[in-house]
Amino acid sequence: MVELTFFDDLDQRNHLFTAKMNQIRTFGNTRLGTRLMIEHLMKQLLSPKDLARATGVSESSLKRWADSGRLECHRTAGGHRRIQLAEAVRFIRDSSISVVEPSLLGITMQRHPSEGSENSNEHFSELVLSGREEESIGFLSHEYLSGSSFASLCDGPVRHCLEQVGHAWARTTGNQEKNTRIAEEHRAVDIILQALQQLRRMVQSPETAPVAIGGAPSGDPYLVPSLCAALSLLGDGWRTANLGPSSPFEVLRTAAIRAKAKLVWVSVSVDSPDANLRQGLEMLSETMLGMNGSVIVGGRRLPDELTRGISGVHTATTMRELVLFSRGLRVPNS
Ligand code: B12
Repeated sequence: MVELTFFDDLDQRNHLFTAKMNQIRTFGNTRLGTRLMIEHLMKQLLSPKDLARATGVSESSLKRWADSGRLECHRTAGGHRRIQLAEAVRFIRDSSISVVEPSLLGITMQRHPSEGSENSNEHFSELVLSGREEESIGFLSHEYLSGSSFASLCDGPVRHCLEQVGHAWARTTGNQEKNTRIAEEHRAVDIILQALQQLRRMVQSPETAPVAIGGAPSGDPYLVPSLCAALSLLGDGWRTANLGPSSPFEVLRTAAIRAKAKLVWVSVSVDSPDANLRQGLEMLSETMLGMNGSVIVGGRRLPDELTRGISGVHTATTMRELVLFSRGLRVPNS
């Protein structure tokens, strides 16, 4: 029986890569599904030539940087250099290099026409609300590759766009208009989830990174806030497992124990009885304190004062605050 693991580490990926290559050799590349699979896997490991074409930097410079350790690289059985997508992304961000051919990295990118964070929030909302899926996904990737953090993208364009959707929904009266707004809301959430998942693929934390786990409590259907928390922590060097919406406290607790988590986040977006929330948080905090870890809770519908007096439970209101708090806890996993 295959055991469920929370994390997909480099060894597993390389093992998967070899297994898939063997599978593909066996079947040949006549099947579309298999071809797509190999394309996907190939994009996770880049040759210096791919990265050179994607960034416009010369292949010889990249090889030199790879050999000096500035760009981390693995060797194939035949001795060829291969760079992980996450490492290529780190290198691009740290060196402030532009991406000229994003498709070679297997991602889409979209520049925004004018500078300034307000403009960029508005621009992203326009893209999402007009259903320009690829451009919306590409926009967040461009912002990330140009140096923005995941947390600032979640607190900025993502939150702003969904607030606009919520305001438009709240202003409607007629049934037909309401249905249009609901469709707009579902579509916007779908586009944003795709964009966040593309960002997620670009980063990989080392195996020694501390672990954070989280989700939204039972009955809370909101997908985006908990994914934002996972992404923000991942972008700041944590290994994360997002259990997503409607995750009972007991489930979060079990997962945290199993993964030896140092941090559990809980995102609250719907009203639920204070007593239930309090009881759940108390149980989580007791477990986490026993493992030298912490619980952090936030979200639109977190009642003020709810966490007062529960030791080991902290509150914050934004993804940037979550990241700042988490930095104080970061001790590598033993
Ligand atoms: C998308 C959406 C939905 C979708 C969710 C789809 C899905 N599966 O995810 C669906 C269709 C389910 C939905 C349903 C409803 N919704 Co709704 N929804 C929204 C919407 C547009 C976006 C929510 C979102 O994802 N925001 C994006 C996140 C990133 O932003 P955020 O939640 O503010 O999170 C930020 C901070 O709070 C913080 N944070 C969040 N979590 C955490 C965790 C930690 C640890 C920390 C530190 C920080 C933190 O950081 C985030 C980034 O800055 C909001 C509008 C809005 N203003 O948000 C309305 C909104 C929340 N919905 C609303 C309503 C009324 C409803 C319904 C009652 C509608 C209905 N009649 O059926 C139902 C109720 C569902 C339920 N079971 O309770 C109202 C709530 C009004 C209120 N009382 O507060 C809103 C505000 C719309 C409005 N303007 O009226 N909704």
